[in-house]
Amino acid sequence: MSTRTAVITGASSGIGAATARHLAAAGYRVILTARREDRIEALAAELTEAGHEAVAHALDVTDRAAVDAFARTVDGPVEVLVNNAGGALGSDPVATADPADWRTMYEVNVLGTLHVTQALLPALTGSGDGTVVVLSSTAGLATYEGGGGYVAAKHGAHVIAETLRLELCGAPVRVIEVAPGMVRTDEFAVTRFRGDEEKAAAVYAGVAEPLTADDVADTIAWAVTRPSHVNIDLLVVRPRAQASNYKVHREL
Ligand code: 8X3
Repeated sequence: MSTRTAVITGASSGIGAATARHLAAAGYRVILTARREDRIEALAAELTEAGHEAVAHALDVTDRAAVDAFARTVDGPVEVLVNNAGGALGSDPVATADPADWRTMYEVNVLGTLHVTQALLPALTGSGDGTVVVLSSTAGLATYEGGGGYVAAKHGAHVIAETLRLELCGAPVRVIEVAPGMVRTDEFAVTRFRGDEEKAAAVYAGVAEPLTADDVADTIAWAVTRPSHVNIDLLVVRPRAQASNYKVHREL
């Protein structure tokens, strides 16, 4: 079987890095992209050392010219694109939130996904069997106080997946949305709370087993490796202790 290629954005840490590991193990040549070149170079070296095919390409998905230049470097067809780059900034109510935070979140979660998807769509279609994965969030399906700009941005990512699936119906490209709930990663909550480790830790306080990046990556790899006529439209993945954004079992 010829080599199949998967491009993963935000592959420097968390769900992106874990997804790169899972897809490499599933036999894909993985192209890792993220802003932090040292991290993706290290991961590519680790995967190569383990006998997989992996390359790194530094990329800021909000920079359209850089995304287009990256797409030109991608050799041949692309079977899988995982739009993972994203994140939250702040937890302020709508009344007082900083519009700059909202703009940043829209840029990375929505426009970043748009840029990379547009740039790689010819290579995905050209593969004859392409898959676009959009990492949204349970914040893309429901809202909560203080979720504000993140909830708005993730609803945007959700809508990209829904719309693209309609528009590509008949083309050889699936669109899969994975919407994780509470996932404990090294960076998500710390970034949201601007480096405040205490606030970040409080998100997971008393929750026996929040999801890990590996749990979500496993889910993504499962959805991607279904037979190509099977389109997993939307997977909502939460830890057992979380029944909704509001209902979290904590043992304190
Ligand atoms: C992360 C889930 O609950 O912090 O995408 O919005 S939540």
